[in-house]
Formats: sequence, C-alpha cells, structure tokens
Amino acid sequence: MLRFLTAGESHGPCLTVIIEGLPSGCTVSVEAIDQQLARRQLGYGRGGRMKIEKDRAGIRSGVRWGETLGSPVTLVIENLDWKNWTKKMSADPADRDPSLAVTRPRPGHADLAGSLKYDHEDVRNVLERASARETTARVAAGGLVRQLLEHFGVAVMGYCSEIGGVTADHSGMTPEKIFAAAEDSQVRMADADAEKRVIELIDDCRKDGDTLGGIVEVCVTGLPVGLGSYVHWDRKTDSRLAAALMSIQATKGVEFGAGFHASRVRGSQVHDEIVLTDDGIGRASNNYGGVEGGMTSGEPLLLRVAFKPISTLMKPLRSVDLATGKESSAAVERSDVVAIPAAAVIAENVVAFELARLFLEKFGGDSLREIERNYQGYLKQVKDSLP
Ligand code: EPS
Repeated sequence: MLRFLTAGESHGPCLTVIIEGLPSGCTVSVEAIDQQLARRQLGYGRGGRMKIEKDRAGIRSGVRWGETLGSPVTLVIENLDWKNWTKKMSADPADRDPSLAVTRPRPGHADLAGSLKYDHEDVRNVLERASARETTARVAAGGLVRQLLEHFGVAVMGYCSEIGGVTADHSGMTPEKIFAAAEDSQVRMADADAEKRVIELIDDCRKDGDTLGGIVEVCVTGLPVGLGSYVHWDRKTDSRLAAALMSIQATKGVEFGAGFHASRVRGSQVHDEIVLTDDGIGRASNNYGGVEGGMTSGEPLLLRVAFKPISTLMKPLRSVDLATGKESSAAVERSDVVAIPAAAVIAENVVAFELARLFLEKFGGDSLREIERNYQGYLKQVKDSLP
C-alpha cells in the first residue's frame, strides 16, 4: 500500500515526509518535485514568509541513481526561517521561556481546541504543526508520486476558479488551456479581468487587516476506467479523494463535476449518457466529473475545493486570553492575506497522491515493469470487452 507520513513544525528545522509503497524502477526527478514546491510558494497576497523560504526537497532514502529502490523514500525540506527561531522552537529544556507564550487563540485556527485537547498553555505548541506550512511536505510527496502517474499518461492540473467571491470566467476553455494560462497568472486564474479585480480586492483586504478564501479546481486526464471500487465505502474513489482534500488546512467543501447543482435538476438533465465512440464506449457529457459508483469513469476527473479565509487577521477578532481568563483580541502574527493560488497547487498534489494510491491498488506490483504489464493487460481487456 502506498502511504506517507509527514513531520515538522512551521518554524522548526525542517519538514520531513516518508513515502512508502512506491515500486522499484520509477524514474525520480528531484527537479520536478522542486518545481511543485516552487509553484506552491507563488501567488499574490502571500505574507513575508515566502520571501524567506526557497523550498527544495532533499532525498534521504529510497532512491539510487535516479530510480526508486522499492524501499521507503524520505524527503526533507529545510525551513530557512529556522535560523530566526532556534531558541523559540528549541528542543532543549534550557531554552524554555514562558514569556514567549501565545495565549490568545485565533478564531478559525486549531489554536483553541488544540490547546484544550493537548493541555498546552502556549498556543504555539498547536499552531506550529497546524500551520499550512505542513502542506510543503504533502506537495513534495505528490510531486514525487505524480511522476509515476505521468509515466502512465495521467496529467493533474489545478487552478483557481474563485477568490474572495470574484469568479474567473473560464467558459469555453479546455482544462489544458486554463491550466497553461493560469500558470502565468499571479492569482492562478486564466481570466485577466478577474485577476485584476482579485488583486484590487487583496490590496483592500490587506489595508483592512482582513483575509480571503476561495475555490480551486482540479482536472485530471488520462485515468483509466475502474480505479477505486463500488464494493465498500472506503474503497470509493470520490470518498477517498474527498477525505484527502478535506485534510488540507482551511478546506470547507469538496464537490465533483456538477456537484451540488446535480441535486437541483432532473435526472435526464444530468446523467452522462453512454454512447459509442471511435474508441469504443464513451459518454455524451461529463456532469459527474469522471467518477461514477465510486470508480473512475474514464472521463476527465473534475473536482472543486472550497477554502475558508486565512485565520490570522491583522485586525484581530475577539478571543479569550487563556492566561488571564479575560476577553481579549486574538493573537496576531505574520501571515498571508490569501493563499488560494497556493491551495490550487496543494490540492493538485494531494489529488495526485491519492490517485497514485488507487492506481497502485489496481495495478500494483513490486516493480514498474510488473505494473506496466498489469496496466497494459487491463487496458486490452477493457478494449476487448465489446463484442
Ligand atoms: C505557510 C507558512 C506560514 C504562513 C502560512 C502558510 O508562514 P509564517 O507563519 O512563518 O508566516 O505563511 O500559514 C498559515 C496561513 C497558517 O495559518 O498557519 C506556508 O509555507 O504555506
């Protein structure tokens, strides 16, 4: 089984991810992982941290001469900001300084529930791990395993469709076109007018000490029919993807294809009719976003993820000081106005990881050669299924 584990605090020395279950013989490009990490750092509206960091993955195990060995792969991303936090985030008891404690939890963050649950007097003990900095490790994991997906012709594309209520007009564009144009946009949108309005909105919000959320879209092409299964709840492609996406910091909702809209129209208007095509069996539409009965349908996977606004407000909301027991304003520390352009890259790589898991569950083997055999054999079986 393909799985991963991340470790690391936002202002600790590094982030680490161990990926286990990759077959042997997969070509690994560390540059391709770094490219994903660099994309995650972009976007108008980020705070000062992204000027400090230059995220790069160091391979510590599981790869030799550019190929996976079949053993666990360890990736390490150093926090360049660590040098400014060596005492504040030290593991040494001699460095303990209770005067540094953060005691006014921010609404929207893990601060309050985390402090109560783990019995921490210093909210920093919670926020350091709850921080979306952790997504760096997940993007590195996605950046590694998507290389396997790419080998089998799968492309994963993420972009922003809405920021702070401003919607990008991507109508009439293919996902490939949107993706290519959004890569050059400061807000990862393929609509210059919407980009301008979003940038103005971000500037206004920054002045007001406020933050914004938004919606990202992920499109995946090249997936074979039949990843995941209908036979059990935790084997369904959409439930697995939704769970993975909901685990991204600040996620509030996930929908596939027509999503909630499908609940408001008649069946005849939304079910994707089955038709004969030059390649065999196909669909007249893709309203279910490439998932049917918990399995990939062979059509492009299309999903949307909604993120709430960032929790740290420079003009803070009301809170209670856990040290004094009195009402107070929430703690303020450096943060972003918006991180939706980064969230698109994170969602993309989280989707890539989960799809790679589903792919290996279907075609799994210990080596790439074994998987290729299984994959080609299955494609032939599907192709030969019509009389
Ligand atoms: C982030 C790093 C953090 C924040 C952000 C995401 O850096 P710092 O806290 O040092 O400014 O910019 O985290 C949050 C918004 C949050 O609420 O924790 C990153 O690398 O993406």
